[in-house]
Amino acid sequence: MKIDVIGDVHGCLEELERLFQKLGYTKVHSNFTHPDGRIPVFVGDITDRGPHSIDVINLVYQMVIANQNALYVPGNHCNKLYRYFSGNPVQQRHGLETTVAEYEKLTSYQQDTVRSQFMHLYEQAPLYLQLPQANAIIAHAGIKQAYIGRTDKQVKSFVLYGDTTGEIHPDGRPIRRDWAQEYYGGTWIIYGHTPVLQPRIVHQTINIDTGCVFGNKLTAFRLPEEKITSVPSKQPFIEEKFTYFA
Ligand SMILES: [Mn+2]
Repeated sequence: MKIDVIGDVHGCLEELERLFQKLGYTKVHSNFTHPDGRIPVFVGDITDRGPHSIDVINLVYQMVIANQNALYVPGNHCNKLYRYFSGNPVQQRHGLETTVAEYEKLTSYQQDTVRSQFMHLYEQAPLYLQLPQANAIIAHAGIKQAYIGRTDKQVKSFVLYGDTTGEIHPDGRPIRRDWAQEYYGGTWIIYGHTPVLQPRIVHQTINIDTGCVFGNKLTAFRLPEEKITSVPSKQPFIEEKFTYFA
């Protein structure tokens, strides 16, 4: 099984299409396919903040659900959008407001379509993916070794929001622990969630959220080749959104 895991897209449709092209995919109608039958895997956070969240939902739905030639795991932004579409009270902040603004411009027929597409996509998705044929685990914010195989509440929070302590920095960002430093498994753990300027490899883990929506780049990690492929972002660069690891 050959996979191309794609980092946080956050509504950056043009960059996603360029990345597929660079990876050797061909677009046929609303579907990208690879001549070698490679499987794209979306690491979550497909919407919010970027310019084309609704179109990205439609594309991911077509690939994962309609054509069944791609895989998807949810991120924290997906979880929040799902709660919004379910009619739960959620704050329209941290990027959800841009997706809602796009959604509100649609006709009610289009709204019904995109809402049911996204809810279906989210409901069928596993919390994280274990792909032994690719020697990979894909989880939005990563997963610590002891949690692999579990899907309880504690694990769900970790996989969606990361290794947080519950404490925050003075500027409001959560204080994070670094689970990857304590991972000694031989299976790749591929994740996103925390924007970094360059893909960050620690042991057999890789963070491929290279902050496309904050103006850096959109990145894919290919297995079994262990190859990184990126395309530059078209969004304005916002340096303070990036985390620097010692
Ligand atoms: Mn995230």
